[in-house]
Amino acid sequence: MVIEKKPAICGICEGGCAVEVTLEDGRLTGVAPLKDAPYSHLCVRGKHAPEIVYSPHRLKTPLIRTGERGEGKFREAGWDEALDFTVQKMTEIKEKHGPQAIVSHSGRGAFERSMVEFGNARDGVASKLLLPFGSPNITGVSSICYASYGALAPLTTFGVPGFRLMPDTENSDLIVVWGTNPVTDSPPTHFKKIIAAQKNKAKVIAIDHMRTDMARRADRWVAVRSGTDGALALGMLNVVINEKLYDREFVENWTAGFAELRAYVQEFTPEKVEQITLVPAQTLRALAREIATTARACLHTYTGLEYTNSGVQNIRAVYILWAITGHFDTPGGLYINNPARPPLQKEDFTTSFDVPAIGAREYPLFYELTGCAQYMEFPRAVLTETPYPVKGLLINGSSTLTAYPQPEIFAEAYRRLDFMLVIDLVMTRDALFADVVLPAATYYETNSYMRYPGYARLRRRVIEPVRQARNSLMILAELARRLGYGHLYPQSEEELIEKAFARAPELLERLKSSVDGVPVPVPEPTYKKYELGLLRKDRQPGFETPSGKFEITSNLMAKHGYEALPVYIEPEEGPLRAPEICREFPLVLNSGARMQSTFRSQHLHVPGLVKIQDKPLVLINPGDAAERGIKGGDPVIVSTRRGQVVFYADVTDNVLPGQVEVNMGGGNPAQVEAWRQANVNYLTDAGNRDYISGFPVYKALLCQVEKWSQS
Ligand SMILES: Nc1nc2c(c(=O)[nH]1)N[C@H]1C(S)=C(S)[C@@H](COP(=O)(O)OP(=O)(O)OC[C@H]3O[C@@H](n4cnc5c(=O)[nH]c(N)nc54)[C@H](O)[C@@H]3O)O[C@H]1N2
Ligand SMILES: Nc1nc2c(c(=O)[nH]1)N[C@H]1C(S)=C(S)[C@@H](COP(=O)(O)OP(=O)(O)OC[C@H]3O[C@@H](n4cnc5c(=O)[nH]c(N)nc54)[C@H](O)[C@@H]3O)O[C@H]1N2
Ligand code: SF4
Ligand SMILES: [Mo]
Repeated sequence: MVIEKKPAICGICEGGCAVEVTLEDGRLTGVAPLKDAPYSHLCVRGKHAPEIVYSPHRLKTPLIRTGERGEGKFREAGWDEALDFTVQKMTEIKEKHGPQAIVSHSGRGAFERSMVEFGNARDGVASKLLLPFGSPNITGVSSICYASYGALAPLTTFGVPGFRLMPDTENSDLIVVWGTNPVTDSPPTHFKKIIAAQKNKAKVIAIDHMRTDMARRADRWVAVRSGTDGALALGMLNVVINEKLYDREFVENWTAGFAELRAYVQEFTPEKVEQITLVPAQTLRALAREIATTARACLHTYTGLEYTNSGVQNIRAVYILWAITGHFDTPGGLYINNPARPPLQKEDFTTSFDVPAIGAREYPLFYELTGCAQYMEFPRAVLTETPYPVKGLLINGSSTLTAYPQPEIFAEAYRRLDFMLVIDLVMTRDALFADVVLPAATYYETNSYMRYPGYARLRRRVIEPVRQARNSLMILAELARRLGYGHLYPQSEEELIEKAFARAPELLERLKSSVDGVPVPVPEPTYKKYELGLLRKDRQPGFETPSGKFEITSNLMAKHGYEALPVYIEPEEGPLRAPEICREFPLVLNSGARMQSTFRSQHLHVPGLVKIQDKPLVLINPGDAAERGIKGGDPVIVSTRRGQVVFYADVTDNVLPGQVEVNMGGGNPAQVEAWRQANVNYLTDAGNRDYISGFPVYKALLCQVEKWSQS
């Protein structure tokens, strides 16, 4: 047997960790962290790579449907036949109903660097394949993830997208982790920095509805009722403004709408906010004073605040708190990174369409700022032909029927389609509805590259593609070629790498001769860029907003008919607004806090990973469990007004009394039984949304938990 060990880039998620792989006769058998290399890390999923890569559940060949949609009957097909058939069906739909009748959806399996930079458009989150085809309907998980935090809230307030916001953790004295758990990041770069800063005397505060790993390690856990962070932020703004603890110079010179905010926050007294959020008034006051009086305070936040009725506005309130307390683009604060130069001409084709995308009318700000269709509107578009008929769907790297609320509504739409394509590693429930299913390769089977802050590296294929799998980007490139615009994609992995570094040929030469990658220079940080004219296109001081100011009252919000102030809305299905629902469903339901052993719906068919947590859990407080006669490990029924699903009780004071946290990811056919049966999104609500982003309220609903007896 030939045993070989070599450096590689982990091929399990887009995190790009530096690893050392072991190959036995060319077969991947082991993965270890690559010692002393930048971005060296190995999470538990990465460790189980051989099992993931060689899983018997990997799709073996292209498939063409023979049974009813959803039934799962397919025949094996060759690549040519499957691709020809796809192009033929797409062309037929275009001729009959127009190009807009096809929609594409990309998910968390489509975020590898080369896919983001060459396969996707719209800030890398949606496949560009349909744009030259003539359809505006490209979208993806930005319909339910990131866009509120990363586009809508920041762009309407200070004109910079979320991916440029960098908590300057290393230089911070107070690190507030609010609605994110950096422990589950891929890789956990922020987490490592936070722990290092904490050792260096920085204080860490976690604001979370759950005592997460991060909250446990923090100096303080501020437990909040989920969905109410907007009220918490406004309560802190009340303290900061009334006690005159804000940064006067910044407020006077650089903000718009401060007087309106001052008036609005008066109703959010700490005592009233305690009733809403469950955060004691004294804790709130102390926290507000601490943020305002600490010279260097940074903020980590992400999806935890997105999924409530006023998610976008709540996040705006948090950003405003950070800015007016003097922590915006400052050392140790919330720093704005300089934009990376795109590797390739982005708009290399026209993108004007006869009709707007689906969801554009319902969520105009979302459409304006993301350029994507809002996929929450997809079922209605198909089922009622509103605003026009939709007949085709292309899914790349996504498991929509486990990800979106009330999956049966989406499944019903899928049954009505004339054509559906799924590109994935395994048979998902979505794929059961598809006409054509194409087997994708993992990143261990492809050549690509990684860009990290200050560092770049080539991804060199570690093993040959398993069975007939192909690089997902090359599948899209081939479809584009057959549709007549192959020149818009690199047509081989070699061409891809040449194109990726076309603006830096000398860097590419160095990358080619290096095993572990090479450093790339990072610009010196420049603080308070708004003073220096570095944030606006016209190079004038100020912000890239209509007023040129940091807009506490947002012109873009007002333009689309929304409140200009960050107005808080109590969760529609919450104990304060829906006491009648609360009688039957008395517990606040939160879902989807990330777990280490799975990535959303992925890997729940991999024995070594399932062993770590073999059952989908509902975390419930000991008092609530005792009241219901529930013990740890008991199967329980979690019910909402939408449905009932069996989970297993984890009785723990890591959640507050009256609140539960339910695991997501279950509901795909390849998964082990307990997970397959437990799709949390049967409990969530497709109609209950943030009115601005269209995001579903995954994290602030009402439920009941009862002991389940199988008899
Ligand atoms: N291992 C692993 N890593 C992942 C993923 C995965 O599934 N597994 N998913 C990936 C994806 S798709 C994404 S978008 C990112 C997300 O990255 P994060 O946003 O960091 O996701 P979580 O780790 O769930 O952290 C969200 C935190 O918000 C808390 N929270 C929930 N509701 C509220 C609330 O109302 N208020 C407050 N203050 N806190 C709340 C949750 O308890 C949780 O601790 O992670 C990515 N990384
Ligand atoms: N209740 C509830 N629901 C949620 C959330 C929540 O917090 N609560 N979180 C939401 C969030 S933040 C998100 S982002 C969505 C995520 O929704 P999805 O992106 O749909 O989630 P995944 O389950 O990760 O699906 C990714 C799919 O890509 C496949 N895949 C992996 N690698 C590749 C590849 O190289 N090529 C191809 N073609 N496929 C590949 C995987 O097998 C998997 O089927 O879910 C959302 N759903
Ligand atoms: S975070 Fe992603 S890239 Fe890093 S080791 Fe884990 S699976 Fe691999
Ligand atoms: Mo996400």
